[in-house]
Amino acid sequence: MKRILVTGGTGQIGSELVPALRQKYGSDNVVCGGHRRNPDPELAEGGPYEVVNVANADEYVDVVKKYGINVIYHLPAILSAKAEENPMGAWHVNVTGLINALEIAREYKCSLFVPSSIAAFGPSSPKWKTPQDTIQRPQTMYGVTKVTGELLCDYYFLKYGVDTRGVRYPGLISYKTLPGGGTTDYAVEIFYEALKNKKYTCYLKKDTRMDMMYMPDALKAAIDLMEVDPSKLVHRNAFNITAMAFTPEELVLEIKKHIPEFEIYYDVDPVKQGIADSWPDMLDDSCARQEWGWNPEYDLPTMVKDMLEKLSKKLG
Ligand code: AKB
Repeated sequence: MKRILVTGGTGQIGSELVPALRQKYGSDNVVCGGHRRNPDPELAEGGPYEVVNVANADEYVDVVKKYGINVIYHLPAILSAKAEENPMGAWHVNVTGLINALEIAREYKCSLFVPSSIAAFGPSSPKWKTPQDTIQRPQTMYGVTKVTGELLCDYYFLKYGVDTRGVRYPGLISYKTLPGGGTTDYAVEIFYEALKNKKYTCYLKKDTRMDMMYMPDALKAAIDLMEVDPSKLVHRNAFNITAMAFTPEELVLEIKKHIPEFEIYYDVDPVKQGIADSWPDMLDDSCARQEWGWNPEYDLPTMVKDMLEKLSKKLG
């Protein structure tokens, strides 16, 4: 029987992954591990909830022992833009926290899901259809921690046989919990502003193409990869996955189909623009498709329609 811990459980991915896992495996079998953000009642009362600072190994181990955990989804991370403001803080959360997870997974024989990101690539990686295995020389601290994480996960599998698995997420779009401090965050903020104020000022240039995904597909990727028979996996960690790639201008055109009066302005943030320019436009996800049947459901039009419907209900 799976006994699951989701660390970073109150974050953008975790706050939706926890309910999805509870529905699939039973509420009592999925522990939500939160830290910085206060959990909403669904997370804190819909099943076990614990405070876990992943950079504190003792706190992490205690929860794993208390619930007899055998599967960990390790999600906490300081995202790209925030990591540039505090590089050592990002290293501490993103790498020290991960090493704690890997050591615990080794000792307590847990399977471990670890997300990487498009940020693991840099300006010298091929930009379009970025291959699964290619040059990785990121120029952001977030990217450096993500490449380090990918290598550590490979190492713990090869050296100790730890069942590590993971994907490289593009920018994630969701209506439930806001991301915090990423470069792709505009693609979430724009929906709130379109519904509330009918206008948005974007911090990226209008033709900045980036790889993106709607949250239901991101959850499906994490759950499916952890379910697949590992003998099918040639790669284990850091699978490229993608669903759509668009520019702010293209996203605006799609939103305008639903809210014609919506207006966009641009006020470029040079730090975020530099980060975005250093990342791929779109990944090649053929290895994930071949090895574990990855296939996203949402494209730009279906994501925009669903996002506006769900968010307008949420905002009332
Ligand atoms: C960010 O913008 O930092 C993240 C990511 C692409 O990993 N959303």
